Amino acid sequence: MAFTLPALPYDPAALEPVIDTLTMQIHHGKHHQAYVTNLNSAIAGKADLESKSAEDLLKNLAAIPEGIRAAVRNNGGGHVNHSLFWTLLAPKGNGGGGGGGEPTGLLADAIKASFGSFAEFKTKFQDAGAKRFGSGWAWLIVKDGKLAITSTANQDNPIMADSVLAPTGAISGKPVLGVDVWEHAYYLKYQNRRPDYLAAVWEVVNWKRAGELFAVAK
Ligand code: MN3
Repeated sequence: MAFTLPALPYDPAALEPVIDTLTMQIHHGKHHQAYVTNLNSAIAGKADLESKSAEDLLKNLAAIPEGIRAAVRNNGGGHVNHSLFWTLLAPKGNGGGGGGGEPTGLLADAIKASFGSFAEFKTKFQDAGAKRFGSGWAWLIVKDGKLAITSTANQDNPIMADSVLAPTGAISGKPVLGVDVWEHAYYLKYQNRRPDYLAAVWEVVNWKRAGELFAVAK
């Protein structure tokens, strides 16, 4: 079955002013749609690949025929990353499941244990995103039962094998939070100021969703 573009779980204007409406419309409707279209076209007619989830394709890229491996990595990664990203954002201050504020419960405890404080975690995460040269993602992951921060290149996802990620300086693990640092994610509003985007995005992070991912990952 072909992959499809998931609907945004909120209106494209709902993350204003942190992420502007036009960015959300183009990012979801054009960029994410293109990853879906290109992934489908890469695996078209290959029943063994078409029957797998996008996550399973990424977890075992070595099993993908070499001729389409880069296309599956880039577009499968783009599809998985963005499908996750939309759910990790939420309109600001919307009560339970709304964006911003701080994590609670076990995730809050684990962040404090791993990074000292929520403030220190945010600084390290923003640093990871700001220092990823070119296009990529900043991630909070669970690695060997513990939280860690990493950044991936292009549309790589931490569920890819360490052997795939290591040459790009990333480490594998289970994603808890991911933030897109491609220019298309912020350029219309923030232009070249990626650090400003990274500092602002906390206002629309869906910590309830991140907490659910943490509960499953650890
Ligand atoms: Mn993107």
